[in-house]
Amino acid sequence: MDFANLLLARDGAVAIVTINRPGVLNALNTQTLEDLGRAALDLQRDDAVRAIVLTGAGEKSFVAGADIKELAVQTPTSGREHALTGQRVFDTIENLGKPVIAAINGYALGGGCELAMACTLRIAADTAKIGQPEIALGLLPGYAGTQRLPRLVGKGHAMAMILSGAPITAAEALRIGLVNRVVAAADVMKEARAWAAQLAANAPIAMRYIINAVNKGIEMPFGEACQYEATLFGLVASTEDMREGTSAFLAKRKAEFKGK
Ligand code: CO8
Repeated sequence: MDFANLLLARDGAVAIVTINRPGVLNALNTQTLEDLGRAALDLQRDDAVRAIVLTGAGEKSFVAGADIKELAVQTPTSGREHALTGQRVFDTIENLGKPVIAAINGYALGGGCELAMACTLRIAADTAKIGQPEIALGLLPGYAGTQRLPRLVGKGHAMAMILSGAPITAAEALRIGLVNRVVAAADVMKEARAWAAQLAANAPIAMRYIINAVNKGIEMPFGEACQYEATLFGLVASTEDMREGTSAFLAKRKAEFKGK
């Protein structure tokens, strides 16, 4: 797998994807979005990969947004297509069926905040700055930020962030539920990898169904979502991993899940 603007590494069942445009703080241009979309599909298909860490190259930035050079020359039709393409790529990441941990090692602004929100979980360096500054450019979030942010942190916090454009600290992001964990900047990758390795040991099919039940169920009426959950629960009962997990518990040994 070769990518112009991504680095890909493997550590056992964990894949580490690094957005690699440090000269522009890892801004997302068309090529990078294309790379991300292709990498996401490759990692989804690869059964040996059970969890993914997504981060940005360098010490300063996760992703500082969409590439403003490209935005500056967009037309109404190209802007719409660009937004739709980004939304599709982020949707693929959100629904990959494997946990994707955003390791927010610095700025996560605009499209960077939107990308982090499309990930399953978020761990931030204590130095990170996170926000939706599009309003300062006369824009609005276009990679589903107006939709994912209120779902994650509630409408009030989302409105405050998107309307002001002011970034918030990692501590504030933790307080409002925008990130799951905050650690010292020097430890962010170590902690993200350890977290991913822990998740990678869990039963893959159950993880896939959990991600699906949460992502799809949250958009459904409660009663229908519970029916959906029950169906997935029934399906997971047919797996070898369910038999392995329950019998390992009863035999007081560690379960070995095979994704079958
Ligand atoms: N796009 C392109 N280049 C960027 C971006 C960006 N988003 N962010 C930084 N850069 C470049 C800078 O231009 C600079 O380049 P150069 O060295 O050639 O001058 C280099 O990266 C380093 O940046 P700075 O010198 O500005 O670094 P500072 O440490 O002084 O500042 C900041 C860091 C505060 C992060 C600052 O760079 C900044 O404010 N960046 C822009 C942040 C921003 O506004 N992001 C939102 C962009 S809009 C967006 O994401 C919309 C998403 C939805 C799109 C929907 C499709 C249409």
